[in-house]
Amino acid sequence: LARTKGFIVDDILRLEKSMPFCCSLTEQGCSTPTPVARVSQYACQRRTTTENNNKILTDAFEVLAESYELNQLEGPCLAFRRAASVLKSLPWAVQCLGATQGLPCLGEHTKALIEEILQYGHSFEVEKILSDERYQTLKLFTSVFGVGPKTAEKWYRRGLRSFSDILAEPSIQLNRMQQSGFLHYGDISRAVSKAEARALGNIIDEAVHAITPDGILALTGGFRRGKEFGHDVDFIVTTPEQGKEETLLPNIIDRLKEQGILLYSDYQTSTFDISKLPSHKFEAMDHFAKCFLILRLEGSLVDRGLNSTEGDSRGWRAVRVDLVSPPMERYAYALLGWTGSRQFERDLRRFARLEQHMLLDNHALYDKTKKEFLAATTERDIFAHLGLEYIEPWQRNA
Ligand code: DCT
Ligand code: MG
Repeated sequence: LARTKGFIVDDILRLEKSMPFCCSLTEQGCSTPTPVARVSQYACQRRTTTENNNKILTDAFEVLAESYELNQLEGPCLAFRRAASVLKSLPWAVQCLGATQGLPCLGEHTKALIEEILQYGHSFEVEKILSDERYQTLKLFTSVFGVGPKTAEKWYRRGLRSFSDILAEPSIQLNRMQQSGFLHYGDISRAVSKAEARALGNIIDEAVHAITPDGILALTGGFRRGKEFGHDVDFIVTTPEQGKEETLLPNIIDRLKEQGILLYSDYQTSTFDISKLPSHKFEAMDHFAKCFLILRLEGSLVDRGLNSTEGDSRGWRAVRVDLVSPPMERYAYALLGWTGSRQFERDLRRFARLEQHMLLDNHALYDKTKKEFLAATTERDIFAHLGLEYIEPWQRNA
């Protein structure tokens, strides 16, 4: 098969050289419905809805990206994520390799995969990864809340292959997060629906306004981008009263505890200090106060019921919820950062740095030429500072 693949790729590349656009390789013919010159290498200059016309290809790329991520190889992981992101933005389905000509972020490896999948319906390399014991085990371990690639790797090297292996190993000390991860595994490894996200929004909204009537709550993450399902529900909570946002999260957590619905809470106090920016390296995780929660959600609060497995008669499920609490004057930056997608955020920062000589993170935008921070009260302000057309949240599913 590997040889066949090589032959096909070489063949296509030869064909490509002789024909700038594709090409009648398939019966129905094949052309590029949109001029590909218009597709930017930056996700923040593309509009990507939840409708993915190239799922068969992007799913394959994401398996490779994940495999590299589990092996802690950041470069190739990002290359495949970028390639997947470009294909997700296309308003048409790729039907032949020639149609990808001129698209950014597609290298030799991704093009070979596209060709193989278009021809056979699947990729030999992807199938091999999916059936690989190491990949399967690392993926299983990292699916537990609180277990990252490093811990998964450590357990794998010690010969552990299943949850029962881990739980039976006396020398393994699970931290509190991992203990909750195992305890609620069945629930929190199942997707959260939009209706469940709405019900949780009502619970948090009630808590915020009971604490401070002028409190502000915003849904962020995948649900703000219009996704039907997510792995958690992300919210921003704040208040216009300066400094009061510091006590907001502890108060919300207390209230949820009193209501008997707090199953797990990891509260991280704010380490945000504007005077230290931008001397600090702009990093991935922000410095706002935040908490990672597991909440008990009653089915009676959810329109059309819980997303639960058949035969589950408990009437409730555990759900992962993240709350972040920036000071009000940082709200627009926090909202933009927490809305995602991760790929969209990566490219916003890359675009700012490489194209505008600016530094962007979840707290601020710094103009290195003018040597000043740029104020913003809305996401539109930030796009304008960056010289970008505004992209709606539902178009940020890069
Ligand atoms: N985020 C961030 N810094 C991080 C991690 C995430 O700014 N270190 C942002 C980007 C996306 C957003 O927070 C929410 O993160 P997730 O919940 O992981 O992503 P999601 O898009 O909401 O995906 P899902 O629907 O699976 O929850
Ligand atoms: Mg989320």
